[in-house]
Amino acid sequence: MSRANRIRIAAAGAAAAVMATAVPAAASAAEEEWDATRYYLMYRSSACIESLTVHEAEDWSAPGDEPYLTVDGWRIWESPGSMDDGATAAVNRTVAVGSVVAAWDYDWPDPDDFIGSDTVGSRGGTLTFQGDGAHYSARYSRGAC
Ligand SMILES: [Ca+2]
Ligand SMILES: [Ca+2]
Repeated sequence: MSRANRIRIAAAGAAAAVMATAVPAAASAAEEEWDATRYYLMYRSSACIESLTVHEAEDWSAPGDEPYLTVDGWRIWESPGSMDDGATAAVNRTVAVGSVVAAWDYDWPDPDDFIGSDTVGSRGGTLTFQGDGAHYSARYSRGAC
């Protein structure tokens, strides 16, 4: 079995859809191998933030917080509505492994509250955001969404 095929098989599974749509017809065996390697590394270096749970909202009164997430100052997701204690919302955003994700609560007219930040690891797990009397967590898995 060629190295390219071994890489392909290693990258299969959750990356299958990415491979099927993203790998163009290669002109040579070397290009084919490079494509397979590149897409495998891209898949490996990504993570999918699946959901956000508000364990304790920052805003005391109903209907709770209006959470959003940022990476490097860019807003990558915002909740579809207010979330009170115990609420979970789908996120489904692909981020790079190593990203520092920050969680905020939208407020008006006073400034938004910074809840906390956590770093995305390479194996999947939970991001914890705790601060300002609030506690959120986000589940993430290895590979792009
Ligand atoms: Ca608040
Ligand atoms: Ca709020």
